[in-house]
Amino acid sequence: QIKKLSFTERGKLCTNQMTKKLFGIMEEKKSNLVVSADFTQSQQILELVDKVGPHVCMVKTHIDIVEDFSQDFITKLLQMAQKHKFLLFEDRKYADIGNTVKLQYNNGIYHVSSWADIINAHCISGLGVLAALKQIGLEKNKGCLLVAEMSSTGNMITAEYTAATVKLAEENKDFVIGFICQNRLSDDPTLLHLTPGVQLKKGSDDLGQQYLTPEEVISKRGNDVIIVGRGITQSADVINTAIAYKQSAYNAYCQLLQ
Ligand code: S5P
Repeated sequence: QIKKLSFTERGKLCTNQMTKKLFGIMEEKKSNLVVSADFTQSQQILELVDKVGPHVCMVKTHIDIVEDFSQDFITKLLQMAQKHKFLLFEDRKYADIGNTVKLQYNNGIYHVSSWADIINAHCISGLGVLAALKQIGLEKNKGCLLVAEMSSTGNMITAEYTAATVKLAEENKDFVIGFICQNRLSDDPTLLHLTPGVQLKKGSDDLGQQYLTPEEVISKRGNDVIIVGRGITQSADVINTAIAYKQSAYNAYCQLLQ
């Protein structure tokens, strides 16, 4: 049986300010739900986050799928984040050599480092990717999640790769706040386990995505946070569906409390 400390107790143990902040939001809103706002029009994203904002601890974006990107959109997104008290996670999965990811994180038209609280990275290219993101993110008090496992069928991540990623996270807790994963990978209560590939019913899509339920992900597998995209965004009743996911993930976590 997996045992967990409460979000508040875990927050107290954190020296990383971003993790502390996130645990604070999770406790206050009783939410370990992240919504993935995978729409291509900025208005759709803003409407979605205004509805689900009260129920999520974080909103995840793929900023490079937005067709009408503008600085004004970012301003409005940041206003929403403040209004509803959630963090912004840009799911860019940086994976190139250090110098390139540094430019991708800081420059281009998106200037991700100026607005995203949290980003993520694949450490496939070695230590440089993390060193580079840290050079920019650390002084801005940003956080980074490492992709240690994936939800998609046939993904090429091996157990050795996952173990090496966990080691990197544990050694870089000034910047790394946890993992994108399918299973609980570290006993360290200050590292977060965020799991995508979640719907209320187990299943799959037609392009290799695989879904587990919130209960399976949180209480059986011992992860901390669920990331839900289409399960919420394609629902006819976005608000009540978000509430259903929130309650299901939160109740599952509460069952594990020591
Ligand atoms: O292993 C992963 C990692 C991520 S971040 N599998 C994923 O599906 N994701 C992301 O989570 C993916 O890019 C998408 O934005 C979201 C899942 O969306 P859904 O619509 O399938 O819930």
